[in-house]
Order: sequence, then structure tokens, then C-alpha cells
Amino acid sequence: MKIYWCDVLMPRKVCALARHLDLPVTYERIELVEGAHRARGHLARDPNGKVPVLEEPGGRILWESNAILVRLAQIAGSEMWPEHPAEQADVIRWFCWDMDRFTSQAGALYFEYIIKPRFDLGPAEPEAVEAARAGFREAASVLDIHLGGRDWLLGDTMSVADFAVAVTLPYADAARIPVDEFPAIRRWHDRLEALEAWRDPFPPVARAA
Ligand SMILES: N[C@@H](CCC(=O)N[C@@H](CS)C(=O)NCC(=O)O)C(=O)O
Repeated sequence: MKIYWCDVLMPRKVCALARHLDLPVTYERIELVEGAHRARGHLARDPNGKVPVLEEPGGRILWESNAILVRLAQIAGSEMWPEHPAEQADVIRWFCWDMDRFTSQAGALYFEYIIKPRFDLGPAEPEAVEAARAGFREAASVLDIHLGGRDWLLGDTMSVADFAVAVTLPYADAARIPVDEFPAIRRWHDRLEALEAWRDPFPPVARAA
């Protein structure tokens, strides 16, 4: 199977999971800075013109990073996509909450402080930064309480939900995400940081680039 990726936010969790599960994946880098995601070949895979995209043997295509996380865990037969339907619903709960409340805000800071300078899109907008930091703190308060008595979002077992919700946290310093105000989130992310695949998710071409 093949993952189309670039060393940016949403592909990060997908590459991390493929590496963590030791899946037999080949990688094709899509150079966003050169507009390769808007080329006809890539639009045929993902009409949204985004990364990541998963292509399975036989040609089945899947875009949307959280859906790809689920599929990779299914292919690996990993408990990171839990077997029990109630736990599967719990994963979906965190995916939805994350897109709406958490990574939406932290991702806005990632955009202001990391993507804008990298892609030459101008300076960070103070109003956008302030709104995102306020939104992040609100959502992080909910997450911090939830994680207070748990190792992982679902309890004792790490799942694809952890890889989804934590995706901005490796960038917390550079993106000025105020995660240090939330000790349970910090400890949870330290547990993820103990995984080599989480710390170093991208295929070697990124390190050479
Ligand atoms: N909801 C999508 C978002 C994918 C996405 O926005 N990818 C970004 C990189 S993090 C991208 O490809 N941006 C290129 C563009 O929008 O022009 C997912 O989770 O996969």
C-alpha cells in the first residue's frame, strides 16, 4: 500500500501510525510548496487536493487522515481500532470533538506560526492567534479533566483517537500552543513521545530534504 504525504500536520499522524504498526508501506511525497497536490494526478486520487491519501493494493483510495488511521489499524489487526462497537463509537466521539474543538484551534496556531513562515504567507495575525489560544484553552480544559484519571483517551489502551487528538502537540513550542498549562495533557503527550514512531514519523526522504 502507498501513502501520499508531506511533512505537515495531518500526514504526520498517518505516517506515525504506519511506522508504529510496522506496516509494509511505500511513500510518495507530494511537494505542497510546488503545488503538486493540485496537479491532475493527485486530484484524481483526492479531489480536495490534500494530503494524506492512502492507496491500497488493488487501487482502493482513501482520503481523510482519521479514516486512514482506522484503515491502517484494521489492516494491521491492531487493537488501536478497538473491536467493541461501544469503543469504536468512543473513538469517533474523539475524532469529531477534535475536529470541532481541539485540533481546529491548535491547528490554527500551527498555521499562523509554522505554515505561514514556511510557505511565505506573511506574518501571524494577532487576532487569529488570540482567538485560537482562547479556543484551545477552552477545549484543553475539557481534555485535561478527562485525562486526569486515564492513561489514554479510551482508558487503559492506546487507540487511533490518541494519534488523532495529539497531532499538534509535537509542534507545541514552535506553534506557541499553551499546552504546559494542562498537566494531564502534558503527561499524556509524554507517553506518546516515548514511542519512536511518534517522535520520528516521516519517511527518510523528509529528513534528507
Ligand atoms: N481533513 C483532512 C485535511 C487534510 C489537509 O488539510 N491537509 C493539508 C496538510 S495538513 C493539505 O494537504 N493542505 C494543502 C492545501 O490545502 O492546499 C484530513 O484530516 O486529512
